[in-house]
Amino acid sequence: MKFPDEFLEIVEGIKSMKIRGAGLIGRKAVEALKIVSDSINTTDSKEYIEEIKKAAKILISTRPTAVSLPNAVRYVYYRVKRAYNSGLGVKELKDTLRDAVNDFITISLNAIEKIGEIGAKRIEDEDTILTHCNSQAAISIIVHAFKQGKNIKVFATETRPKMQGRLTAKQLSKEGIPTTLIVDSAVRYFMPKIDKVVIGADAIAANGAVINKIGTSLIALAAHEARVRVMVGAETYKFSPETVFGELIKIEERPYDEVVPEEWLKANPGVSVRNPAFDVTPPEYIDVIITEMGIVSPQSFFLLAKDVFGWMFGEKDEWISLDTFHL
Ligand code: RI2
Repeated sequence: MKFPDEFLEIVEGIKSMKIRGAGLIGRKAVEALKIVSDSINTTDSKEYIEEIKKAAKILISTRPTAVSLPNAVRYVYYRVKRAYNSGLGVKELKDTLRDAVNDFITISLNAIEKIGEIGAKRIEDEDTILTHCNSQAAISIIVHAFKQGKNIKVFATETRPKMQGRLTAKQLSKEGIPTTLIVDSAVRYFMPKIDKVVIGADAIAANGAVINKIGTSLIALAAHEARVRVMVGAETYKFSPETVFGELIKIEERPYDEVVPEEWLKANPGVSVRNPAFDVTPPEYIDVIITEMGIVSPQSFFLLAKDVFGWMFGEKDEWISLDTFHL
């Protein structure tokens, strides 16, 4: 079957980062599954589930690091797979998929709101906050604190090479929050002025290590040196189940032309460019992780995620139980 153009546009959008942000790519990916589901024209359940599986695999292959993407896709896929295993017809499978997609999107948006409510309690009046990249979880914490009447200021790193920091600065200043944009390399220079670092996460490993936008680990190191607390806003579906089995999270390397223009590189043929999009911050450099279920230390995040991810004790071929994201 040829996949619909609308599906392919989402796939391309995620790859090229026109659609970006760990939570958002998860939500967009499940929307893309719904588009495929609606377009399948068969009465054969086996054929239907095979097509959904193909689409799921394509979506998972778009970006390798943010685990919210595969977790979202698996959540929907396994719900439909379970319905398929119980012998339902295509119409019922389509209904199941639509419900699962809607549930994931609701759970995801509610989680970001809840993280904001919970995290804001840890922000004090007159705090100066440093944030990196463009995380909706981190922004939710900052905006909630501001709306509670706390007089806060934010320093936002520009986040080279894709400059997502500009999006953050724009978003925060629209809310009326005094925001200063700084180059990434100015972080240590400004650290003495910072009370709290508030960032997001693309994935969290079983040992509590946080995988986030490149440069996060340097920021955490500078914060550690200056005794500044580091808070991570992360939905529980940012947990990487593979890390329980000792697998490493793959760090995405993006094209060189995000760093220098093609012509520059041609004029300097001896130079090579590396462009990793994420890095790993060890748990020792993170104080707390704010989730939709409460605040935990990075080392305890696994305990929380284990309960949420019923998959660990699920059936053999199921990664995630139906209750996975029930909060
Ligand atoms: P939310 C982004 O990745 C950033 O690394 C950001 O910190 C993280 O996702 C989490 O964002 P990218 O898509 O899920 O810009 O909190 O590479 O929005």
